Amino acid sequence: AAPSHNPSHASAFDIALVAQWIADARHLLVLTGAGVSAESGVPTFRDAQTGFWAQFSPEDMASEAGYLAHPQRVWDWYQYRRRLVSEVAPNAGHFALAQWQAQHPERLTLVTQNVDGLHQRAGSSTVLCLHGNLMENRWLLPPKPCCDMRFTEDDGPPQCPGCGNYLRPAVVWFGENLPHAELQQAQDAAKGCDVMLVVGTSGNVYPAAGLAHIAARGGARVVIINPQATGLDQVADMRLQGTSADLLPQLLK
Ligand code: BV8
Repeated sequence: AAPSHNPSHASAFDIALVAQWIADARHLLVLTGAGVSAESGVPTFRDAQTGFWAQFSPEDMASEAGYLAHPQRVWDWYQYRRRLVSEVAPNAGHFALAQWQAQHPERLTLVTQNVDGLHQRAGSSTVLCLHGNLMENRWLLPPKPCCDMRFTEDDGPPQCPGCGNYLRPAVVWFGENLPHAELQQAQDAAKGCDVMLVVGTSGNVYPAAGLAHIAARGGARVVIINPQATGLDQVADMRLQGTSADLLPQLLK
């Protein structure tokens, strides 16, 4: 079940102020993290302290070393996440972003750390996905002619019988570089935006979190939307304590 809906503690005054900043913004940058999918029922990396997360750290599970050390466990974790994501729906926060983007296509750059595809399913047309896509696979090593794709995924980590090459989720693991074009576009948007919303992320993973520092250095107003404290609080001009599905529809009129 979706986590309980944290009541927003942000004051009506602060919400109105940020809504005005957004209405006046020439260019709005939005960075989202797992928290924007929480109200769709997708566990975040931090909150899901049950099951997988009680035993293993994200860094152990979302890394090539982790996959090679425990291929079945890591593959099962991604298969579990894929099944879960295919059964949930985008929430009001995703839709508020998609609708605002449709009305002001040239004024919004939407960057996500999420791999669940919910922004796209809510109708967001251009999403800069910094950490890849959960629903796709790619070869761990450059594929050779023997590596063909005829695999039934639920039998465990697909491995080429010819050379032992593994298929792996097409996500960016810890220690791996982000897609260059998406990161470059996101950093350029951070330099040029006048307002940046940082929504639903603990703000500890770089270089994604670095976008807030770049935006602040460029003179943008940085607003954090989160029920809890984050690793980027000191960079923010404003913190709105509340949830994505509650606050984004109020801010993105
Ligand atoms: C890189 C895809 C260059 C996979 C993810 C030491 C050694 C090695 C590397 C490093 C090191 N120190 C730093 C690094 C770099 C490392 C890093 O930053 N590590 C951290 C842990 C310190 N970064 C990397 O490795 C990146 N690559 O740097 O390449 C390089 C090359 C070689 C060697 C070194 C460097 C790659 C990082 C990408 C990893 N992939 N995801 C998958 O999904 O399986 S990361 C994943 O976790 C997310 O994508 C996100 O980026 C990150 C954190 O998750 P969040 O989205 O923030 O979610 P989280 O659960 O943490 O928090 C949820 C938040 O939501 C909370 O704040 C909560 O309060 C809030 N919330 C809850 N409910 C709601 C809500 N908010 C709003 N509404 C609600 N309802």
